Amino acid sequence: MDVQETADKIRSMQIRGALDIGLAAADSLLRQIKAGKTLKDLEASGEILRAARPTAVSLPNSIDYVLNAYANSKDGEEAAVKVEEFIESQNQAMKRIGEYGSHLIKDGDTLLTICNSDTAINVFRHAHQDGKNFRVYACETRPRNQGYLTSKAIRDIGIPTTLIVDSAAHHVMREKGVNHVFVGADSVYTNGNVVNKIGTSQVALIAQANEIDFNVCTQTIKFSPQSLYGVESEIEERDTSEVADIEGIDIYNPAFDVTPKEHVTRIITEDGVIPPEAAYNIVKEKFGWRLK
Ligand code: RUB
Repeated sequence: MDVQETADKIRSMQIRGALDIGLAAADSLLRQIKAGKTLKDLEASGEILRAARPTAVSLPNSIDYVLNAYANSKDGEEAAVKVEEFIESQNQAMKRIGEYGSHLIKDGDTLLTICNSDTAINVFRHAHQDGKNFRVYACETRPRNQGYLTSKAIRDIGIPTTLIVDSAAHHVMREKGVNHVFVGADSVYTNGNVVNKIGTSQVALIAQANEIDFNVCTQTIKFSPQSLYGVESEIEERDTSEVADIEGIDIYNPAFDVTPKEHVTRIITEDGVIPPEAAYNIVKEKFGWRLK
């Protein structure tokens, strides 16, 4: 897919989810490298891709990774190998997160999730493959209803799943004995706060009030280097028609929210299961090259 087509698909959410948009951007830049484009061309393409969606830092992180790989390679061939390795490393990261996350799930557990995170679903898949029996409640995730995708994916794995409206989260946690929440992430800040789909922070607040573990499943590519300088992700505001179309009423449609680290029990990454306070170390370790 060329750069403009990739950017359009990210903007229109045909390609969505933080990991997928980052990998799609890396892949379209890889094609440009293979087509013999210059660093200047790649930087211009990077700007088009970067502007496609504002919140998930996996997008700029992946673009910057490719640009850095190109700038520090002797030629396009070497850069292409590095980018291919980067894309492959994300498959490995997914596998490890699945393995680590599975250790947290026990036979008979009742889980809850919100939105549609491939990474959280991958944890459920690993736990299922490890022979654990559990049920997942999937929040509908208004207004785009990504919870439909989640419940279908979980059903197709063979895991019992129940779709609920978002406002049923508290009731379900109390009445159905939910003992773990698993969600994905779009950005993780150095202070341990987590950006994810709108409604996630409410679920986290309710989980904490009910002493239910709140687990964030995320590759380290979603950790935000800019947050070290106090720069937070822009929270995407989407078209109000996604919510309702009623004349004479103001509608506000933020697509993401920030869960404070106090409500996050742990973050499951490919580098291990960490407390949110350790996010600073991940950023220093993984993105030190960007901070110089
Ligand atoms: C998707 C969303 C997902 C994260 C993580 O939002 O918030 O929870 O991106 O997903 P949208 P993944 O549908 O607006 O893109 O684990 O697949 O990277």
